[in-house]
Amino acid sequence: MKINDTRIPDITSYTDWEQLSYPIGNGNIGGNVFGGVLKERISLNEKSLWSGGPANNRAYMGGNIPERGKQGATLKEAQRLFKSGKTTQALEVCNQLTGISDGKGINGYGYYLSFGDLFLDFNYGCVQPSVSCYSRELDISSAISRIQYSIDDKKYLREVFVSYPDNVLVCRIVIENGTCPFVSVRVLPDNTSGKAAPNMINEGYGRTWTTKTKGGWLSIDGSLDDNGLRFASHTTVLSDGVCKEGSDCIQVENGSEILIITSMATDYRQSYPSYRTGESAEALSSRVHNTVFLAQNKSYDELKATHIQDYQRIFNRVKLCLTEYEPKEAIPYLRKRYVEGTASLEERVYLETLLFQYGRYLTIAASRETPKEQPLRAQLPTNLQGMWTGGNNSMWHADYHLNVNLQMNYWPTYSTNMAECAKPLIDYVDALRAPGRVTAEIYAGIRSDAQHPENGFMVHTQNNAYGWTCPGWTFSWGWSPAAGPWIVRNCYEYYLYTGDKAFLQNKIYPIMRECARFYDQFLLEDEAGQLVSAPSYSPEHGPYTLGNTYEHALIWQLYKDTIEASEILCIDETLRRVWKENLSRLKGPIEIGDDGQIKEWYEETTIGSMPDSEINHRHISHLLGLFPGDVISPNTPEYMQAAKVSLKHREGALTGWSRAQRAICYARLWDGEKAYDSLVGIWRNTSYDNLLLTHPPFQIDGSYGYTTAVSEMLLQSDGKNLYLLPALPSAWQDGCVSGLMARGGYSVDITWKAGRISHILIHSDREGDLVIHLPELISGISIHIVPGRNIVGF
Ligand code: FUC
Repeated sequence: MKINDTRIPDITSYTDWEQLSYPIGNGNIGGNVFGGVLKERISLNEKSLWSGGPANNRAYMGGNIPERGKQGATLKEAQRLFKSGKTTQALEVCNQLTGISDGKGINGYGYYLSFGDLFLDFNYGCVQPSVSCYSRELDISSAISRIQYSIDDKKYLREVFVSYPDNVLVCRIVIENGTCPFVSVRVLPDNTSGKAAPNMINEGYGRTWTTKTKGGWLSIDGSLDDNGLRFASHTTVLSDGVCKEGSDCIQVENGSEILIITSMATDYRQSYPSYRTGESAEALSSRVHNTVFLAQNKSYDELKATHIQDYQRIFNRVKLCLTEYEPKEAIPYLRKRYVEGTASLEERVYLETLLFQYGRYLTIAASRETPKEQPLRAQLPTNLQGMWTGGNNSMWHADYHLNVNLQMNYWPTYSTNMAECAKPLIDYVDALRAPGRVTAEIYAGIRSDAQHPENGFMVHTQNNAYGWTCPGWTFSWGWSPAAGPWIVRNCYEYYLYTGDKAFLQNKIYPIMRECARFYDQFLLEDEAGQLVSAPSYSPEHGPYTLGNTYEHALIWQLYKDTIEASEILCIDETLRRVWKENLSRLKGPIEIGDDGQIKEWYEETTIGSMPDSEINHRHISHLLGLFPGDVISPNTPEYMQAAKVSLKHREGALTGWSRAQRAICYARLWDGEKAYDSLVGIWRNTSYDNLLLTHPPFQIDGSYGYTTAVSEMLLQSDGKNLYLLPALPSAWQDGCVSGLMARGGYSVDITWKAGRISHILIHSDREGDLVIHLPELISGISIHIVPGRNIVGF
């Protein structure tokens, strides 16, 4: 499967970076390949290159302001005022429930930064070479980008990939029928050419470095001015031509094959409070040098084969076939027709399948765990742009947003069979606990000490790589404690899909338990004696209230999941009793309004009746109980009906992620046509020619949400029930899918014709009972799954 193009992008254009270049990556090293002919630019990323955080010249506190939080006193005062109906005064107090403001390089929030660029400057021996047969592609079946063109009678072929096992970016140029007169290879750890939004603050962008060239090697060692984070990049150039060193480049004359191997790293480590590996500049430099040295001892074919094998081990687990069609034109032409509404059904379905698999590609490329044998290699989850930034001032700092974005990034990971790619997320959430305890103490008065070391952590809407767990700098969007339970759900789902009990016990359950412990102390009793989370704000509109559906559906899920996990592990019986009691006293979480809708606020009567609410707001946070939660499920048909009403009234001008979220919700409501319409809306309104999706600007969550929506349309599960093809649209009447995962650890293959299932294969390596729901049957059939045995249906 390929995304391809026949146009040569402008390597100096940010727009072309965003919309035409192809992203490649191995989880910590990333690149965007332009495919230039006279000059090639591969923009480089290293996922941990973040300004902000601890630094010599600032006392970094993760954004927390103790004078505002006052050990929970401000919160208590706000709650008292809300409870007594003094909302205006309460809101004034709430303005104190904020963290340090965005500001000119001093606050320590930082930016996810571009590492720089790898440039190739070609001289073809004539001033204006005539280029023919140009094409470039990203082959997502093997995670390789290729560029081909001819000049005179010479054919140039370039292949670029980033290997996870070898931790290097590899670029090979081969010239058929001759040699390339001259090419110069440069790495520039600076990126002044592509600013995402020129009017934004360009925080912590400055850096200092030295470049050395020796023996065909080009090495760069430097650090960020803002926080002293060290970085290093080493590159070697191998060729059958003549290699020479320039002051900042390696030049190759008359090579018929040129191999460039590069690697990069920082001294970042995801550990509170220093966030550094502790390596000296020399140690970091030699770590990176050794990585490239080991790789250059292998042949190109060996590097490539190892890379493909590693990638395909995950990618090939899921196959989706909805058409036999093979496109004859490059993707942008098909996309144009799709957008205009003139594409044939086959063309559309081809693109839809491609985008489904692209979300999987983008997960494998951007979210891999640190290999045991390379323990210092940085690990972070996917950020707002996955791991690709072409500038130093991306929107929202290309950070970790926890009010849908980071969660959505990991929604397809388990169901489309890539569970190991979620490990960086789980480690990240785990690492938020230590700084999150500081926030819990300052803003909620919930203190961890020697006696109760894991007494509760708090996170809010936005985060960086350095444990920025404080509320945002504006109360409305910035205060969101439910971000914690929301992202914890992503972690528990790892267990639900994989059944890895040891990992649940050692890693996931402690996070869940601490999150639940936080709420044991945080929840407030209202007049009616029910427990509420206050003040509550539904992202990102409406009034502030004593509890709302967004927060309570997530807290409900947290308690339910944590009770379940403690039962599975046979631990914490006493706490479990507290959790059960709290769960039964929690207000809501779901209430149905006068229009038959799921209320977003408990005070809501009819849709649109609440002050400051936007009827077409992009967030649909009151439906989180439908997905990723399960308080709204086929077991609660009246809630399902109400969710339909709510969704019907929330259609408007939408971003990539919010269209995807709607598609997922429609899939959960078994409305295949509506889910499909949302996918079509993504194509029409938020796609670029490189098939990245936009908010705008480019934001990665929509891609992951799209993949999730497709998988939810084909398979849904809750551990006891499997729903096969629950939301199949008429456009996908014939097809087959294999390797989709269901909760409980089942892998599922389905073949269907004219919308009717003709073949099912369910495999499980665990024992369990399962009810399978077929689209034609209402009641389902019972099947006992035998470990290691396949069940073959009709
Ligand atoms: C949330 C959303 C925005 C955007 C931002 C990164 O605040 O409401 O639409 O996606 O995150």
